[in-house]
Amino acid sequence: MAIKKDNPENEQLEEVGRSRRQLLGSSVKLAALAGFAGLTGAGVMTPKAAIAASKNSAHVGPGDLDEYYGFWSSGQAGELRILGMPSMRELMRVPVFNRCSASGWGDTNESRKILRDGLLPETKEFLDSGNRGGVWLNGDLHHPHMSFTDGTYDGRYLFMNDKANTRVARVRCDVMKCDKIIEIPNASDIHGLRPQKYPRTGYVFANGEHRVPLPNDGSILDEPEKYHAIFSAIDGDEMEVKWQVMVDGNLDNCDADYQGLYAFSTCYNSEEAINAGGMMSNERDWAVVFDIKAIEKAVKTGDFKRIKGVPVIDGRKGSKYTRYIPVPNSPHGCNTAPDGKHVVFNGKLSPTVTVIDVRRLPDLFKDKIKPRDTVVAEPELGLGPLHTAFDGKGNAFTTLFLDSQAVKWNIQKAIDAYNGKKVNPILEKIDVHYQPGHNHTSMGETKDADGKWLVSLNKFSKDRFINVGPLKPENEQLIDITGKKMKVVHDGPTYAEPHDVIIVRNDIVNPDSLWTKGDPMWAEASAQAKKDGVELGVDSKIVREGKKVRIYMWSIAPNFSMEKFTVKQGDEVTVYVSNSDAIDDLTHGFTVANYGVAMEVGPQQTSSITFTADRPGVHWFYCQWFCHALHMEMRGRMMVEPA
Ligand code: K7E
Ligand code: CUA
Repeated sequence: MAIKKDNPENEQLEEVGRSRRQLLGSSVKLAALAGFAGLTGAGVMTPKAAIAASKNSAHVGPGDLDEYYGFWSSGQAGELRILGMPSMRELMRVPVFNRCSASGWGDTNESRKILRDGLLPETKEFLDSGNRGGVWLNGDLHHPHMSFTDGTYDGRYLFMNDKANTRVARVRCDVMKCDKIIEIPNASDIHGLRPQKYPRTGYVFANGEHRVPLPNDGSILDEPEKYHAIFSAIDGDEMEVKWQVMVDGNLDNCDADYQGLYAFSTCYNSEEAINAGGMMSNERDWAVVFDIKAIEKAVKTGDFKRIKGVPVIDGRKGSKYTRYIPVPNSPHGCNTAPDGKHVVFNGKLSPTVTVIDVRRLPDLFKDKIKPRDTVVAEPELGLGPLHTAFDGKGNAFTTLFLDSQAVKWNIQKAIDAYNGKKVNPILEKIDVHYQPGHNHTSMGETKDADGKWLVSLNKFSKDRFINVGPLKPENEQLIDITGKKMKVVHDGPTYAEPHDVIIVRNDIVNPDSLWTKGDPMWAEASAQAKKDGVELGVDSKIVREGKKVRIYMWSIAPNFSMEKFTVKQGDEVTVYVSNSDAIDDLTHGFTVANYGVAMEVGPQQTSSITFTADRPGVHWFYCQWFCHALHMEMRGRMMVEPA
């Protein structure tokens, strides 16, 4: 990082930063040598302590490790991305709602089961009747969030929404692979998504953004007054919808409190209109507050209608389960502050953000106060406030889409100003490039917000990079927020279209380097192998059952256990490949030439894929992950006898 010499404060910080960074580097290495992150000797700081002590530098040298994981959404690209922070190096892509040529996600039996099992029966029917091959080919992933315990990340799971096909997915953090996807009934187009923060996740809250008829079977069409928006609470352990709430208006973004009592959603369409003009017409829309305990009670006592197997509670205006807080025109982002008390609704078409105090909500639900009485501040920040992040020190950072700026403001000062004091809550504004949507701070949506880094996810990069044609990358800018002044230290181009990111301390995330034999990801393969008398990874076998053929092989670099196998034209062939290498970073693959068959097989993993052998001839199968000096030689023949 180039340090501006005109700022003596920065120079000093950089000196300290260097030595601290070295210390951090050695503690990470020692921990790795000990093979146990917690086993650090006397005088060696734990990663958490080292991060807390270090000063900010975005420079992470070759071979040095990042202090944070950035979990990035990818919007309409449908995958989850993992970046190292603060280096902004892209480390991994995790296919979720997309298809992936490298890993075979969407084609392997294991991934297709995950993509298919959680769909509604009518969706399966639809996908089987069309040309989409039984699973969705696209998704629109906006909001990745980690599971919480006691108000902070716990490293178990990541949850994320698919706006395009109304789904919620979960990624296991031990292997960084998606293990569950469910379609949300009754709702349409899941947008806002947040896990419960306290006592633990628990629920994953998901907003159905668009209003649709219920049931949406064609019996109601152009009668918008009969459409509904649905808020869902999903059990994150079971990945099952526990209950839903029907609301007035629509549902954009959401968040949960730090007490486990309330959840919040913004509504930009209180008008219940079906075009932009209509949706903008009211001066005020609202944020809706859900009383979780009261709703749970309603589920217990039966105050709901069961629709498609889910208890649906009526939370429309006048209901005891919800309250509607008027907020200026078309609010968007919804962000709970790490102080556990304040929630910020971002104005979007209004230059303001609205701050409520959760401690006033019990009185609101008892009707002792009016909805607007929960508002404790409403600072005017600039044009197009979309999302707000926090530093854990009482300050907030809001993106201004139209102004192309990040604005830093102080929550207490905003409250004081609202109470009539002559103070300006705005501390600083800086330009970002250009048109920011989401932003996020390190650990910023947890009680452990550490105030080190802010990322601004800018929708347009325009002139910031060499031209790559009409479609430009986006620009995620890294901003150092430790000093008195915010400082943009890095431009990070990204492909379509990350909406959101979370920044998680690296000691919280501890993925495995090898798969565990018998992992539930390939439970079906394990069960079939058992029936066929095969020990996966040890035995090679061809099992024929009528027209069904099962090929079991293992791989150890640079060999597959089978040099060839023969099937008949028209056979339904399933190939199971178990990677018997137990070495860090030794992934194999299995591709069958001219059959559209390819999959990743990680160390100790079993993957399987099923296809019809309808092309006679010799087809080489090969390993497509460069695994060995003899990687090119890691191949064999599939021979298909003509019928
Ligand atoms: Cu979180 Cu883009 Cu879906 Cu705002 S949304 S920007
Ligand atoms: Cu195994 Cu390349």
